[in-house]
Amino acid sequence: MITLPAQPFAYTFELARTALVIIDMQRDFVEPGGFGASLGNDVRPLQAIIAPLQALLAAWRAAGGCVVHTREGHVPDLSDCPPAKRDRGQPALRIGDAGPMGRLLVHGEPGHAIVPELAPQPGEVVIDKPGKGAFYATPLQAELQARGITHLLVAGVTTEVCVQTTMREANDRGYDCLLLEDCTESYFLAFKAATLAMVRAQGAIVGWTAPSTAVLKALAS
Ligand code: C5J
Repeated sequence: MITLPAQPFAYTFELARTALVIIDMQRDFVEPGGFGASLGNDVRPLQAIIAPLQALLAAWRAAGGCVVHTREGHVPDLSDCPPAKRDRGQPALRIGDAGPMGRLLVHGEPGHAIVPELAPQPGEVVIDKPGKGAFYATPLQAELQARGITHLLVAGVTTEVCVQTTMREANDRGYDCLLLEDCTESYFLAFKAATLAMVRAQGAIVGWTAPSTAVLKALAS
């Protein structure tokens, strides 16, 4: 068992029963010209988590930990994209429209790919999800159950949308989740701070938070 300092109290997990879940580190969210930018966001703050996440991923892989990557996106005919999702707001480009990195949030397009620094390795789980939560309309729960996973270390973007939605879905399914503070980011600083606070409030009502250095230290000792 590994115990590390976390908020609101120490987090304990067994390596063999824990997955590192990396949410939507796709070019469409972190690079200019993608879906995130089409909504009017400055994507640069999201790029800052690539380096710490890369270091954590390397240590987690070296320790033999299970890795799950998710990608938000839709099939080319958009039959899995509810019109309400596509029509929401007045973005410069909508889901499925052609941008500089191909059609926004469409499977197989350059923008749909995970950034090269965090690219999945053979044997790692890759979940394509049409929604914000990684459990909705995906095989994620079956993949976790098949591996005996009970605990999730959660990272990725954006903190208050796909990351938080996934943590809430996981929490309701009985997983103990730790959100990695420096390995998640939002286009809105205040939303990230609020999400970290609400996750760990009320005695870890959704889960725990800790910096990735706490995991790195624990793995090294
Ligand atoms: C959003 C996500 N923000 N991955 N997706 O639309 O958080």
